[in-house]
Amino acid sequence: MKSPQERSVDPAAVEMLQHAAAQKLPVAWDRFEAMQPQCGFGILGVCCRNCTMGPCRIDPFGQGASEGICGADADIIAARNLVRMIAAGSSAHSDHGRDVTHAVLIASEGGDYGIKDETKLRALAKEWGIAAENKTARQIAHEVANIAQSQFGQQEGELRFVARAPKLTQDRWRKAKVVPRGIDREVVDLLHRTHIGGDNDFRSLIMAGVRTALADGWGGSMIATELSDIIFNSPAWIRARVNLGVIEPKNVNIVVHGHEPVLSDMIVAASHDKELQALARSNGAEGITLSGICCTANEILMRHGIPVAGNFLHQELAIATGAVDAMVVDIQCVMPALGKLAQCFHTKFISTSKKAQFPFAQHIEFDEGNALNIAKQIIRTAIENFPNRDKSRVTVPKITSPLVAGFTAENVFTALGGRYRPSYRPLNDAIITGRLRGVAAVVGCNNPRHQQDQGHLAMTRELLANDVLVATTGCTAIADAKAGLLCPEAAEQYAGEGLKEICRAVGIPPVLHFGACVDISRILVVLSNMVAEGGMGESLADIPAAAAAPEWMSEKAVAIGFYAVASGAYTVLGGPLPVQGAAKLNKFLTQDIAEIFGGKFAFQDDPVKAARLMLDHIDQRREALHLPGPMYQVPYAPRTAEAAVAAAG
Ligand code: SF4
Ligand code: MSK
Repeated sequence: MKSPQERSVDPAAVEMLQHAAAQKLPVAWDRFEAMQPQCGFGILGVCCRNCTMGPCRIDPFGQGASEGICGADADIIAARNLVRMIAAGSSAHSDHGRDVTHAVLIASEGGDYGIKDETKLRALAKEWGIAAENKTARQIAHEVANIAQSQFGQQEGELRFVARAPKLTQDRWRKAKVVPRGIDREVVDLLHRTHIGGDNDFRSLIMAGVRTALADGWGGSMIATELSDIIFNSPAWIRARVNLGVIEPKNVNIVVHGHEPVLSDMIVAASHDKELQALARSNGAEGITLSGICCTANEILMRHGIPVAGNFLHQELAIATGAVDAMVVDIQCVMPALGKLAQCFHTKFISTSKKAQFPFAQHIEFDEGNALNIAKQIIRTAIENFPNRDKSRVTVPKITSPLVAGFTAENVFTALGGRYRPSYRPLNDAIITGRLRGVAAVVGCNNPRHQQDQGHLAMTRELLANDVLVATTGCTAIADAKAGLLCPEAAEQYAGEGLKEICRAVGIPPVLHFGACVDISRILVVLSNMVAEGGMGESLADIPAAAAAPEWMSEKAVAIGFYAVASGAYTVLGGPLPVQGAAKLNKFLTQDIAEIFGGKFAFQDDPVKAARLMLDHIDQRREALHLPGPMYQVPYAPRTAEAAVAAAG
């Protein structure tokens, strides 16, 4: 059994893991160890149970079966399994977008949600060709929401946000016939292909997977981000705190967990209610503390500065503090283990989504049409539970870190140009001159397969030291925040000279928090704006940039990886996709696909080696653009394209 220190690099997690072990409370790390050894066929991607002639499994060593009963070989089986992951991941992000769209429709009719960012609403209306003159914000919101809804069921044509990509990137997609027609359309098409006797060419399956993934990144996720900004407001740079120490033992603690801001934003609003504050005091608490886990945390952090209790592997540790009066969950990344764990304490485990119920949960179903009342009911439930808390069982690590979050495509690099000269020019110039070597997106989950947060932190620090500006979202952003990387001061400690100069001049951290998983769409827009600004080539693939997910685990991460690669990104995953038992498919994803989209996958468990692969790629892109090497000396020397290719084997 691994020690708490081997399980996580986060001192708050280590403290709580020791506490959980002492109390004999099993957590995900214990269940992971109990699961060993895990099925090798599953890990390699060569097990199929798509019909009841099977299950079938292919012997990767060539001694047993080389085909399933229907004749499917390892490449077909692994490709089918993989694209089913894309379908599920894209569905999750996109259904989130659908719910936000529904909330905008309700806001347009005068419900509890308002139109908080009219400027963004009008900009989107203009982009979509909606005549907005002499119309109220609500009227425009109604039309915008109707068009957004139509994107889900559209049968032919192209999703509207595809037009945001650079023309050359769009041309590549059209040539490969992967421009998404409609969001739901692509998911159904993809699942159809994986039925027995459907599409049995691994390349064709992967291309359909790419089209579905693009429907996520440039469709459902982008709709979720854009429309959330319109009704919940666009994030602005904001200071807050992170880690389990934000749980305040003297207060009623409500932890929101999951993904969709339609509920959590309303809980933030309801938590300010004077009557509820008074009710908390009359129940013996000093106040109400709201905090978040996972991407729901990121949503309300970015817009309201609500503190973050932790990332994916913190969800059980938060309950184990004994100080959580209610954990309120919606959907995605919520462990079913929470219900049983909550029963060991007084904690109310409250599920709210029509789509997600859990063992041992109290279900208070959320309804966007009655949002504020339900949010108040949830908070009241938590307050009334406060007197049931056993104070002798409360253990909250006194550990928090400060952070700055709230970066968007609209507010981040325009600031580099100054308040009166908003432009991406200074960012592009910084890369062109070599002050910045490039940019990287480091995103993704926690996974007990890895020491918690270590992959995120080691990779990010290596990139920073080499003058790479890092954009982050999701659980990586929370990992970075816990380690202090989201503070401007972090540049002094971790950044190379060039990056340090920029952070000092503008006052930004060296790692920019762009929000939740769906907000990776913001990074796509940033990169598109960089190409439009000039000097970065003609397509997204030309930019000296790379992407990574060092501790990924979810199907959403697979969808993200595919839309990143198809958008031209060199994408390094910590832990391979389950394709290692399928040699041709593996080669296609790590080599051949680059000829079609400019981007490809690489798999590397060691986060520093992975960062160096990203640096090699960034240097190759600099060379292709005829840019000079880094302006200052960097720890990992730039290589020629030839040397980098040789190093990558
Ligand atoms: Fe086996 Fe083919 Fe059925 Fe899969 S689809 S379980 S490989 S027979
Ligand atoms: S929450 S998908 S564990 S990043 Fe978006 Fe974190 Fe991964 Fe869920």
